[in-house]
Amino acid sequence: MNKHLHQSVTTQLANKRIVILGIGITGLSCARFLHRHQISFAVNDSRAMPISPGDFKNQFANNTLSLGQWDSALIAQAEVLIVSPGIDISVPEISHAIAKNCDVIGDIELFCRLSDTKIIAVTGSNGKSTVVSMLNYVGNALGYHVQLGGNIGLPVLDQIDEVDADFIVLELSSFQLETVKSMKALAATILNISDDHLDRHKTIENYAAIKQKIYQNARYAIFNRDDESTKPNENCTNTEQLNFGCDSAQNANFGLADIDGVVHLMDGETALCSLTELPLQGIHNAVNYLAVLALGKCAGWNVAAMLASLITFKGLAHRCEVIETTDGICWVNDSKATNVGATLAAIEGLSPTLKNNKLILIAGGDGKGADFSPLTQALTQHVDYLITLGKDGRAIASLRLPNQASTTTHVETLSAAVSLAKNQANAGDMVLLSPACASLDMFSNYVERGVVFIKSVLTQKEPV
Ligand code: UMA
Ligand code: ADP
Repeated sequence: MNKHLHQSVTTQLANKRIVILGIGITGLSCARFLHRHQISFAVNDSRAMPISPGDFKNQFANNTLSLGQWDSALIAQAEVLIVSPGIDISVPEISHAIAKNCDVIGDIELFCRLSDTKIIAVTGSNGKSTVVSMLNYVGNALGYHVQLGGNIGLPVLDQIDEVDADFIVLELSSFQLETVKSMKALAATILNISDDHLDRHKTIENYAAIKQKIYQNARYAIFNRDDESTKPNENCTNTEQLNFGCDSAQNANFGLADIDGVVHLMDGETALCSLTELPLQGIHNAVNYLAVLALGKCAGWNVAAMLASLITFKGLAHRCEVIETTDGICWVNDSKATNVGATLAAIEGLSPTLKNNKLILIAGGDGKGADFSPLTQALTQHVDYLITLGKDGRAIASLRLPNQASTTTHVETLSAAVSLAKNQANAGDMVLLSPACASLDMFSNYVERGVVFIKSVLTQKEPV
């Protein structure tokens, strides 16, 4: 039993007409939570068969399920709409409900109303999963009971009843933040902002404004001083601010400094350790370490103890992950690079390690409406051979210079991309899969794309 759980909120919910929209990972966790607390609800999913009606009935007995389209009448009667993050709240049925003052929330907002567990909240276009996983790792290593939840794939309501955590580390997407109203994080950060999800949020300004919601009512707002759009805006009041960045740090902030030719993590004026002592490579990961230290420090965690633990943290799969092969080529699986910012970080972080060897990049997929032009310089200066694929691959290829046409090829499959890369690469070269795009035009998700890449690398013995 969780002593932080507010029973008054469950009692209030029991008297409301509740509709859950979407029955994926989030919707199912909401349904399970309400069912555990004997609170009735209805579910509506606009897709034809996200769950079998038999399965639903077995799990949720008398609650109703409506599939195949938005059920306008059901939604119009709702007093509380719990919307899954993947559903755009600007669809007419939901915007009508908002206009009629229906309480339109997501699972994160419900969690915030139900629990007063201390929240460490992380958003940003890139690095969220890496940063929250590190926080979870170091927090538990320090002896705290730390839970992990949110966009990383662990819906918060699945954990709320059983666990009495000291802290919950939340990975929050812009989709989730859109329906957050009352979160009061102990420490919150926006790691960075680059084009992502513009097919839904339309403009980068709108996307950035949604991300700002993470700072509202936070005790500490921690921003990236190298990225202006992560700075708390005028709506963020009564909040202490701290920052991190790639230059040397002032006051109690975090930064990087060159000491005798070696780059060190800095806590103000104090050198913490050199980057060479830390396992995750690339300047983007140095910044991730700084963010973790800043967030942890605001939570009251000991900085030296955090560092000692970070040294043993292995990176996550599909993020600049080196595949072990015997061919002398460095194959890197960065399938999780689903936007321009992540691919830029990979090229800029990894190309300096190559010296005179070649960088062959495999990119492309569903660009989600992003502007690829920030990649131009990296693609023309650091990439020796570009292989593109997928829906928006040709748009990425078009950024190359005319004289690079013979080192730019569009292919139809990832396996063909690997074959071609194998043909082009010599020992010492690097082949980097860093698509700058979502995978959904060709794969079920980035994990499947990464797994197909690894399999192709390991099974294609001979160039074709
Ligand atoms: N659905 C509709 N109509 C729609 C769209 C969706 O009915 O127009 C239904 C689908 O049929 C399905 C359900 O909604 O039954 C899916 O809901 P969802 O898309 O919100 O996905 P979940 O399974 O609930 O997973 C969500 C996050 N997905 C998205 O935000 C798209 C997961 O993040 C997250 O791990 C999970 O909640 C737990 O918090 C995934 C993701 O891709 C990994 N996130 C984006 C990203 O990281 O870039 C934001
Ligand atoms: P998210 O959860 O925000 O998608 P991940 O930690 O899963 O972040 O990393 C996603 C991609 O972004 C990977 O390709 C990774 O190498 C890259 N990445 C990680 N941290 C950063 C950062 N601070 N800046 C830019 N790219 C990053």
